[in-house]
Amino acid sequence: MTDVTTLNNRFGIQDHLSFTTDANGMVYAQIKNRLAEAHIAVQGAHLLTWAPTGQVPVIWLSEAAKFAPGKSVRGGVPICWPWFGPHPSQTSFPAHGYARTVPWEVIASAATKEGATRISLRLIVSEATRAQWPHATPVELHLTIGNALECELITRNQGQTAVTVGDALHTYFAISDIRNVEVLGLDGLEYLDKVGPSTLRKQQGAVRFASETDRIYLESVDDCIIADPGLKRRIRIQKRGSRSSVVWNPWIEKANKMGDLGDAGYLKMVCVESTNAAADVVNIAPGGEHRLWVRYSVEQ
Ligand code: TA6
Repeated sequence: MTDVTTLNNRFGIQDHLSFTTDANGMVYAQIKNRLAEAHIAVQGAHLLTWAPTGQVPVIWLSEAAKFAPGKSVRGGVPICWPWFGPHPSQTSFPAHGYARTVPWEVIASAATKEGATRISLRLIVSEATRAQWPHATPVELHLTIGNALECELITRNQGQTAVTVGDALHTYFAISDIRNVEVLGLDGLEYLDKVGPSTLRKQQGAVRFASETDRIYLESVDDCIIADPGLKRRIRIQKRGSRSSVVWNPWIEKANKMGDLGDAGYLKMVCVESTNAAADVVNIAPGGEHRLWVRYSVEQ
C-alpha cells in the first residue's frame, strides 16, 4: 500500500484532494472543492460519503460502519465485482465478490474546469484475487465529484477467452425516513423478489417501503428517482451499461442482525443499485471491455 506522503505528492491537488490514514492503516482520499465534499477509502475504491455544497449528505454511511483491512464498509458505494450476490458455485467465496475488500491503487487525479475533482483507482491483482478469479480482467473506478457524482466501473478483458462478469454500484442513499420515500422509474417492470423464495413479480407504480425489501428489477434502463418529501429533494440516478437495478432495505429484523447498520439506521437509508445482475451479467470478449456508469444528482 502506497504511503500517504507519496500519495499526496503524486495525486494531491490543492483545494481539491488530499490523503490521510487511520490507526488501522486504512488510507482515505478526502475531497473538498467548491462544489462538494467526499471521502473515499482506497481499499475497495469505496466512496464513503458525498455531499454537494449546501446539501445534507446524499450518500449514506452507517454510524456503526467498521473500517478495517479486508472488511467491507456498511454504506457509501460498495463495488460488487466480479460477481453480484452469492458466487454461483463457490459458497466459500464472499457475497458480491472481493473487489470491495481488497487493496486498490490510485492511478490518476485531476481538477476539472467546472471545479469538480476526478480520481481514478485500479484494483491490485494478487495471489488472493487470482485464487478466486483467474482471469486477466483489470478493473478501474473513475469518480468525478462535483454537484453531481459520476462513477464509472470499467472492466477490460485482456485474456484469450470470453469472461462473464456480474457487478454493481451498491449505493446507499441518505433519506429522511424509509417509510416516507418512494422510488420512481420502475413502474411496470418485472422483478425478482428476494425476500423469501425468489419470486418473479411486477411493479405497480412507485416502490414504497413497509417491510424488508430486496428486489432485482429486470430490463431497468430508465432513470430512477428517490422522492424524499422529508428532505424536500429528489435524487436522480442515471446509468449506462446496466439493464438491472436492485432496491434494498433490510428493515428492522435483518438490520438488527447485521450489527453495523446503527440504531434504526435502516430508517435513514435506501439502496438503489445499478447492476449487471441475474440475467443481466455481461459477457466480455477477449480484448473487449464493459463500462458501468452512473450519475447521481439532486433536484429540489
Ligand atoms: O443488494 C442487496 C443485497 O444483495 C441484500 O440481499 C443484502 O445482502 C445486501 O445486498 C447487503 O449485502 P452485504 O454483503 O453488503 O451485507
